[in-house]
Amino acid sequence: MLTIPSRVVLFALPWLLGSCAGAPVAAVIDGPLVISTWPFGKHANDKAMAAFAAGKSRMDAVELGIRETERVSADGSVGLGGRPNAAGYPQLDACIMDGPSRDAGSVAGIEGIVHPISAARYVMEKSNHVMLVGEGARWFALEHGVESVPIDDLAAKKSAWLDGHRPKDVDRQGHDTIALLVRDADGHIAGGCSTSGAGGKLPGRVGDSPIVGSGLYVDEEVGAAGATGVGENVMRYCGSFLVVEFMRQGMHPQKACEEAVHRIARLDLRGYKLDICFVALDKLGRYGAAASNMRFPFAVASNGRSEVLYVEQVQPRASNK
Ligand code: SD4
Repeated sequence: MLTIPSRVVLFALPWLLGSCAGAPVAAVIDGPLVISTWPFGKHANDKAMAAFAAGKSRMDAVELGIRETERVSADGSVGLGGRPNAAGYPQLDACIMDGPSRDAGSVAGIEGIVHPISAARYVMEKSNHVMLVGEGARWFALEHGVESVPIDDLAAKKSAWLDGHRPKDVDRQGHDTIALLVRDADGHIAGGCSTSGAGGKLPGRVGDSPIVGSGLYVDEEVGAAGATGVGENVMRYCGSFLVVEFMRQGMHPQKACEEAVHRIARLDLRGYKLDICFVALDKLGRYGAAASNMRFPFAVASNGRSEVLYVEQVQPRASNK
């Protein structure tokens, strides 16, 4: 992993290029840009960039990138290899959103579907709805030929639950999300996310990831944001929407991510102990990331480079007004 000692170094150039006060500002990159959460995002970014290089659309880039993370399920937190719920089986959440059309699709608590992001895209493109959950989401995905595996019936799941083969607490460590945002060569934006959610969650629990505005938000006028971390601490504050709204006020994506953490920390009884992280990009091709109380690695690809970067945790403000 590439590590850079100072966040200032990492973000200074796009900041300076893109935020000269007053005047209209030119895009800071040529060609597509992809940003995503965690080190596994690098492989997803590479797939997304390959899709762009092959002339595919931004929605293809989002879907193909995230499918890679779902396929590998590398750290046990995305896809069917992800941490099971408290009854011992995975229920997956995913969401996809397009900037120009403002179309979105999502699935929540879906079972036995290898690529929830593809199911979410089918919801967006082939239904009149935005969100499908549980059995209905699985049925709809199967109708559209999304790859699947058999699932146990409810009786087997219930007896596993009653037998107590379940962790006492939600596993705060063992869960991650791929949130992946793209800006295509024409400057249009889109994004998606996919997760197995919090390990040990109650069956039926839905996190932030499939909720438009919480785990993901894309606004063609401004930019896009995605979240990872404890979903309950993101979704009670519409976290990704909040980041985008800060960008709308003129903030650089880096600053917008940090301000969202500060805002939530101010309002929440947990203060900064939120275990939440954001990534964001704007229409100019600037990007940023922030995390409440951890060092947060994320991945960026553009202009022939593809790397894992990190930000240190947001420094709590003494007076966080
Ligand atoms: C959730 N936000 O379901 C997801 C999990 C995650 O790092 O991203 N953990 O709460």
